[in-house]
Amino acid sequence: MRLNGSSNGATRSSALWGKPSKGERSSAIWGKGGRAIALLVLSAVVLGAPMAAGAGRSSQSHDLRVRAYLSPGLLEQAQSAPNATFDVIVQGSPGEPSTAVASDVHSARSSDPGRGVGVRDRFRAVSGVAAQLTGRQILRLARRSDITAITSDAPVVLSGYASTQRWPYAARFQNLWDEPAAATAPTIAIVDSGIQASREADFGGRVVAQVNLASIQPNSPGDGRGHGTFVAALAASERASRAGGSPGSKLVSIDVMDDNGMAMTRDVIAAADWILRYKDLYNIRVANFSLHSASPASVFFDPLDQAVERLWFNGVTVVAAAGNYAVDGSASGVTFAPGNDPFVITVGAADLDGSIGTADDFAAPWSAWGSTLDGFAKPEIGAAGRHLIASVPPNATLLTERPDAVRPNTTMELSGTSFAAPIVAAAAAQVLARHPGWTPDQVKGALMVAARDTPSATLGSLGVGMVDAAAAAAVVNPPNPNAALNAFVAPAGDGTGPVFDTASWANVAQSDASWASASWSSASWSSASWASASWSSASWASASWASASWASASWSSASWASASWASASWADNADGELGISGELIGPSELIELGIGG
Ligand SMILES: [Ca+2]
Ligand SMILES: [Ca+2]
Repeated sequence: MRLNGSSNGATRSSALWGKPSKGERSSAIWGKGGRAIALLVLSAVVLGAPMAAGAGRSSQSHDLRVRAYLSPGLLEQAQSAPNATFDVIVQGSPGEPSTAVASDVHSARSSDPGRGVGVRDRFRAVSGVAAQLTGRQILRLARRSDITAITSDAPVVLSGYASTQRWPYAARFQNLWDEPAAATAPTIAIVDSGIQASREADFGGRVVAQVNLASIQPNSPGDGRGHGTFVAALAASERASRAGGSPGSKLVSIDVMDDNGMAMTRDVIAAADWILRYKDLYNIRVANFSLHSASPASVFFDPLDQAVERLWFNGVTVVAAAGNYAVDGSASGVTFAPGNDPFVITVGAADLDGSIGTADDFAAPWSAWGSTLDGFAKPEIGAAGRHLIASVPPNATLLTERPDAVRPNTTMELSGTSFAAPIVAAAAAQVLARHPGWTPDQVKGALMVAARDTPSATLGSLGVGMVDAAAAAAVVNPPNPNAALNAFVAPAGDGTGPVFDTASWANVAQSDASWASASWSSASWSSASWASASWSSASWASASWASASWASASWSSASWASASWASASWADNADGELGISGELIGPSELIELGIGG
């Protein structure tokens, strides 16, 4: 991965300048709203300093007392504008603690007071600090023998597979992107509002099939809504500086949603049928459903659950959004298909809280979680779901409906479990790229056992924790989270393959509340960073199951068969979510990750 210098405007205050508290997205130093100056990502000049050293000599000839390497032009700028402020990275000798470099900066500021905030961040991976200094302070520092380089902390454009956003690094896609295996990732089916396949910069020629199953009008060709393109871009965009999780995956667009965000249950079931029929032709191994039905459902009766189970048993890993209907972080239950299905992977939306690490991550307050009506704990896993930026078509109705969320170059900044789901779908594709023979159960096991702990999140709100694509891809022998369920998967009477025998399961579950523990008996779970014991005891709750799923009279078939899904039932717009111009990766984070080094 290379870093190229460029100016790429950013308008967001960053965690570089202070750790924001939960729910408070402004910088502790800049105050609410921040300054309209931000450091997007680290200047290439810093990381390329040894190679570029020759280029610096000519400028240093203007001032022989300068001992440190300076970015080309920085010496002249500092000399001509000694009172102006510059955003720079100051590096000390290798092995010197960053605190010593910080002391040098403080000393220079004491000797030559001026504007600028001084040290913004001390690095751990390298000896150095990010700082805002005056030209005069820079010249003073440059004469010190223990300062090796002062370089511009300018925004850059990342080339190759990379992102200016934080979420791919939080989910640890960066080391997978460029591996040869990533190019063999399977096709992901996006069951949504369509995909703007002509968006070459995002999708190249990788949208290999587009099918329109929407029975509601108006439904423009491609993606009249914008939701599906956004989801697909998060899963598999190859766009410079905005890569999706699995840019090597091909995409199949199954359009079930009209331009106003409406869909019919029957169309979504038809989408599952289509995938089942054509999965081998297009190598579809992952299907993403960033949507849910509008009627609460039990796996006993819901046809959409049965449809996604059929996919699962036939080798297609199904990923579903949990939904956006929790209130203030309280358990909402996960009561709608397909996210309520115990076999599939249901995804909650996390707030990254301004950092790549998961120690501060918490569930977005609207991210649905809790028990299904059948007693299963959902979601299984979390992924970033707030302030994500991705492409939408220029004619998307979302653009006109959500003007506050519009960003440059026909992109939007959106929040929702809809957008956490494709991150996990991409991680599943990356796992399958390295283990093409794995079943959906194995993929789910790898993703769950490798998830990172979220000690700041309410227990269960993000399942076992945050998705870690690299760790999941490295799992060798995944435990099976569906082991207990699989005892009730049997061949269908019509010879069409396995089905979940809900009646047999219910008989056992009714008499033995510990039936689910078989899923968690594998010793492999003990290698997880999260507490497998607590998930084991919570993964199935007989109490909620007993009270709800047996009232079969309430599962009137009429409640689902003809229901249309209002846009509110699509997890596309976490209400009241204010834009902050994205959750962008910061220079110090890239240094910590060793990117470009
Ligand atoms: Ca559509
Ligand atoms: Ca974080």
